[in-house]
Amino acid sequence: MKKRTPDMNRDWIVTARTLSEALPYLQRYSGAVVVVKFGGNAMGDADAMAAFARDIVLMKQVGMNPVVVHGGGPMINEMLDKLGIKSEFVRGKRVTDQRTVEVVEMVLTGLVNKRIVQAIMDEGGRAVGLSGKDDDLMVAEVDDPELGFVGRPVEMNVQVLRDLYSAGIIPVVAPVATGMDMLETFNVNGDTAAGAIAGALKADRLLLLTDVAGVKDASGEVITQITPDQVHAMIADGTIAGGMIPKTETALYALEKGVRAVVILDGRLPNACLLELFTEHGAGSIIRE
Ligand code: X2W
Repeated sequence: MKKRTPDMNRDWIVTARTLSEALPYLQRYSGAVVVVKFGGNAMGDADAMAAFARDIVLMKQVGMNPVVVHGGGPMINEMLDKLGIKSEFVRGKRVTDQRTVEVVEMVLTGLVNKRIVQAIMDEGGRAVGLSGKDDDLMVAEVDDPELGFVGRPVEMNVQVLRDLYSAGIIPVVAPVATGMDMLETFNVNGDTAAGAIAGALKADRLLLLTDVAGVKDASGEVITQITPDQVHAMIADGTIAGGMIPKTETALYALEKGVRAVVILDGRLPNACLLELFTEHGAGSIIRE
């Protein structure tokens, strides 16, 4: 029941104004395709998962077409630990042998994918989970022989995603790919998969949700807007380092393929996606020409 007392609490006025201020953004993004990479480090607890799902359902409700691509590195680590399988990372990618790729597929397409699907359903959206194998969405080749079954996407068939979002369904994609000979299974880095999917869809936005505030300059300040040329220069001079390298490289790749802008932002912030899309403030670092 709505309260209709004259002592209007200021919070309600702020809520109404916030909605009103979102109008230009709602208009701008109507029908927009937004690929959201939800990394394992951004997933946090059940409340964080529910909050993420709520943002995604709201995006769909207001006429955008969100496509979720997820990671799950920490969950893979946990399962490998339980099974007594050791794994190591080379340049941010997991060295993946036959036993490991089976665990990766099991954890990503089973556990993590279905948790996200369930969270979206719980918030009143419609979600369907799939991996790169479904309808040959993502076909990969060996990325680097040293890494084993780590895939580099070479062929994308994104029609299935268009079919799903056109039907009112939010696709949730696990970054596992099929091989060219249709026999192999490849483990694809979640950021790489999100970039390839966003590029093939020529998405309006690619949001990379992670556990850092964005791209930082030499003094540690987050840079709110940055061009591809500046990113190249910052990788060359070492300002962009470590785990931020694959993220920014994914951003550059996606922009080259026709994505309009890529945003790297902290997925642990409450309502991170809404803050970026529907407020003047924005969040994280936006990379575009
Ligand atoms: C990743 C796939 C999951 C992922 C892995 O095995 O951990 C490679 O490294 P986050 O949570 O986004 O890091 N694949 C090749 O990317 O998860």
